[in-house]
Amino acid sequence: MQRILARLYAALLLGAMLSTFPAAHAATAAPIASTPADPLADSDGYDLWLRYRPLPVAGRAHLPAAVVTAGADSPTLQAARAELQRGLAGMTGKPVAIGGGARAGSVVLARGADLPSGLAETNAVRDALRPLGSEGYLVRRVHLNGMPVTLIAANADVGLLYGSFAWLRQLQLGTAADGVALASRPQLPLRVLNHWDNLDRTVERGYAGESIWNFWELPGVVDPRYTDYARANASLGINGTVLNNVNAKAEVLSADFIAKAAAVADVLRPYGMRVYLSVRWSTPLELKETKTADPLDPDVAAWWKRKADEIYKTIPDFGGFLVKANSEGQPGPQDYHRNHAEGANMLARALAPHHGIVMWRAFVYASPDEVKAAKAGGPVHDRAGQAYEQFQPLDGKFDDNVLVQVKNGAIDFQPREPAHPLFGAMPKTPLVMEFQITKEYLGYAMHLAYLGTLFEETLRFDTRAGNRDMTVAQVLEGAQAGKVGGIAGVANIGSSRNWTGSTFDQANWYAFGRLAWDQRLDARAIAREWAMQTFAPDARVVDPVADIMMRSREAVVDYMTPLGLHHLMGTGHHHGPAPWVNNLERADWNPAYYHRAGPDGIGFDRGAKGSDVIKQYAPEVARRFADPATTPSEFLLWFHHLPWTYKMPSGRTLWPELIAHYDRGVDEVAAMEASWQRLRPFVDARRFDDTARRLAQQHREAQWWRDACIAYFQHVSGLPLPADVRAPAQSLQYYESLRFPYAPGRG
Ligand code: GCW
Repeated sequence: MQRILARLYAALLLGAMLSTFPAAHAATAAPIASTPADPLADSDGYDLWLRYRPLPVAGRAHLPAAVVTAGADSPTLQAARAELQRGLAGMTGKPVAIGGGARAGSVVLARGADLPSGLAETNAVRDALRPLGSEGYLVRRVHLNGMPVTLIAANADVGLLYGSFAWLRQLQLGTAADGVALASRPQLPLRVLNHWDNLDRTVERGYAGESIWNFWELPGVVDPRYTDYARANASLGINGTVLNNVNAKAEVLSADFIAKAAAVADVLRPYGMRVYLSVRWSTPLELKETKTADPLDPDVAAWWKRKADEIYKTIPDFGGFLVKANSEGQPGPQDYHRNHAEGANMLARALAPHHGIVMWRAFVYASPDEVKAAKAGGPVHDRAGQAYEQFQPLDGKFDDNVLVQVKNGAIDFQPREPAHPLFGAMPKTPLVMEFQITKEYLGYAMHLAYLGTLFEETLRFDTRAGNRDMTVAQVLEGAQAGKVGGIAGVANIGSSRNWTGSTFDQANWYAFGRLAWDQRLDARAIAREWAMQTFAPDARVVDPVADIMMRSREAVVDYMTPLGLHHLMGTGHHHGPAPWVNNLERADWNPAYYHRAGPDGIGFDRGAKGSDVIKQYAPEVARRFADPATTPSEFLLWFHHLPWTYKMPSGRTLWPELIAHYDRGVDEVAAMEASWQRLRPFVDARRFDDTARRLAQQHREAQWWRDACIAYFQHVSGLPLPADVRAPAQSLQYYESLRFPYAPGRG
């Protein structure tokens, strides 16, 4: 019934679109504007990077006026066609015909198996398709019955959708239609968003309104916005989404919620996206359907099997489970003295008959035994070493359909972290990179911080595993032992009209998706293409916008946590500076635990005389990090506790160097703000003003960070401020007294 209604709706929609363009087939239809549409027309940001603004007349010259498909139709092909129609109509200002015979200049969509007869380049196209797998695509100019046409070809439907989006992207970037030639396939088969969305629609670490998923109204009411969500993700090649928070509730596996997830899955399916759920370890026990949650108990395993069968009856292409176990209060197999592999494999066996997977998170803390020992006066384990200690010994012990999901760094989504040591240490396990797109520790949606550079830095980190070049990207791709992993991004998407809370946070979703597709893309190139589509393909906008983006994350590092400092943020909400906090329940939640600043110096010694976790890196990397002289200065205090008088490569000693970084961070925000002001003539008032206000607030908060941290480090070091340094605006007591009980994002 639902399908029939959906079809009816689609037919009505198509009818409506065609009636908007009554001259659909008239070749004489006049362009609606002879110059590019007013770039200053207000935008509320809903269209993201899929704006399809009219191109300059010259750029429209060769744009097809007809979209033709070969072979059997499918919902995915319909989606591709609808997007091409929308995109081309937007960029040309002219109606676009669907179907009928190909004419000169048409765009032709065809699976490799359905290449139209009359195609002059059939063999060449077949050859080119062979290495492109089930998700890749190619776009080329070919000849069909002697006429030049643009062919979008792929081995499977979803490739045609991805190819359509890729081609539209090129056109939006100003590439002439007859000049586009593309061939691409992703290296990672798993490219997913992780929503930390709760069933009551709050979002843990969400800064863009409520959850996009209206769980309450689903499945009866399906928000059309889910289709636009799917379009945006498919435009980047994101092929899965975990709907709910890793701090999961048992109820998500109730029949009611499965039906809700199924309704979302129905919308996402044509766009190549699968739905996954986060599950709570103790679900069967909490639902009182088993007596224990011990993974080795046959009743427990049988329960999960039944549950998997039930899910697949409703969602036949269900992706699988994401699990946070034995971390931050979440139950897990360790509660029963079983290890992570025993836990993960039990779930994996329930999903395996349905080809589902388990993404088991490696974000863990000290085990219960270690915590007990620490309480009794034993050593407090370095949190940066915990995941490795618990997971590395399990390498090779996970079932084939288990992937271990590792955060980019060993602590927690800090403005900068060295790559997680596990990436170089689990050759026999497929690993999933977990990036955080939502900026929990980087100023929420208020601060402009482009994460393309952060993602790129981690993906390019050379683990030197096996004593050879082995970047994190290669590790994910299975270059060590063929264990191909994936990439996940903690979503920054919510119900706010512009999706992400700010215009520039859209770029972080975009950059994540583009790098998920191709880990070798360049952060600056991504920033540029995002800016072209989001604002205009005009150098006067794109150059300064890309420049602002490229310097933005370093600015945040400088005014929050320079030189390898980390986790200095306010307790709980993580808003603003709180380096003085040292009274939390767990030692390793305290900022003071991480910076260790005192009269003797600052920084965390992770070398042989300290926590010794440096040795978790491959020998070559470990050697480099073991010596402050060879440690890159951006990681200096991550790995070393150094005296304030330590001589930096700049010639300054550590104390004035630290202050210089804080100052530079604030100056950078001021510079970003000034560049943005110069963009006023080129950006619509709505997005311009909103961004300007956010930058002004970021400037104030950067100053606050700088002042509070300098006041505090001066206090604990007992050092005077160097002569030319401006004193903090307020007293340390003032900064310490600030409270933010209503900061957003606590779920
Ligand atoms: O960084 C911490 C966050 C928690 C989050 C946790 C995790 C979902 O502060 O909000 O919980 O990481 O990644 O599990």
